[in-house]
Amino acid sequence: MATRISRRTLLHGAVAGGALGGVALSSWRYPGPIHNLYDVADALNYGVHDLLLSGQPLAPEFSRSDVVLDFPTSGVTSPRDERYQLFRENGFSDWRFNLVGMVENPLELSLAELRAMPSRTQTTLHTCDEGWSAIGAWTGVPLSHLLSLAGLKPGARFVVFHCMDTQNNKLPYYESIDLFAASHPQTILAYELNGEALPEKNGAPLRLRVETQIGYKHAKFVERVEIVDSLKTIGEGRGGWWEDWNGAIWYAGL
Ligand SMILES: Nc1nc2c(c(=O)[nH]1)N[C@H]1C(S)=C(S)[C@@H](COP(=O)(O)O)O[C@H]1N2
Ligand SMILES: [Mo]
Repeated sequence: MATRISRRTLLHGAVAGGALGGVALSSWRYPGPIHNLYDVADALNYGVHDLLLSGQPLAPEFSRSDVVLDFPTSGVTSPRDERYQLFRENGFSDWRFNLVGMVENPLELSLAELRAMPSRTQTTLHTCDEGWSAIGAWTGVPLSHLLSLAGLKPGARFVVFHCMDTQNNKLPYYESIDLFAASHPQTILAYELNGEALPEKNGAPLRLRVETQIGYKHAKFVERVEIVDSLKTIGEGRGGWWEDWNGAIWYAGL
């Protein structure tokens, strides 16, 4: 005997099916690799967030009076690398920021040139997966501005941040985000914290703020940004120092 299916059930089914299809499609863009169930869950999570965030909502912004004056730190706070120390001694006047990889016009910019570009200030909550959070006011150049100056080549998919601090496993810190997160209006390369030059402990002279994602994505001491079509050739291929060496998941959306 045929079961009667109401129009309503059919409609619900279609909506749920459509959403699942969307998640599957978005998850398919996940850079992988997928080795175990944990990775599958990460990919699905990414898909769900990608769909939900497609309107690019902003992370909450707080009032300037909410900032913590001595912003806490995680990871490296004073790079021991000789190159870094030389740059710092000269107030970063010899330091240059480079945007390279799959771009039409690679950029090489001094700190003064970055400071002269359009800027954004945002008072946001930083959340570290090690169990603390703090509010700070960050000022910097929107990453989208730099990307549009450089012009992306067809096939560009990820933005990799190469840092100047060597970690305890002798590798410099690196992290990556996709172009979706990179073009978010609150994704900036910050050179100021609470209205002052970015302190060394928080990543001087330049650090990433990607307000839709958790702490370890916010690369400090950034020197070079590389646009790639795949994360396979970066480090061990999982997209970041935490992902490659500490089992962190690549998609770190809040
Ligand atoms: N280059 C570099 N970037 C880094 C780290 C680091 O050790 N080196 N630590 C990460 C972690 S885990 C967090 S929570 C934030 C902390 O930034 P803060 O020290 O300014 O609080 O930086 C991230 N970016
Ligand atoms: Mo962190």
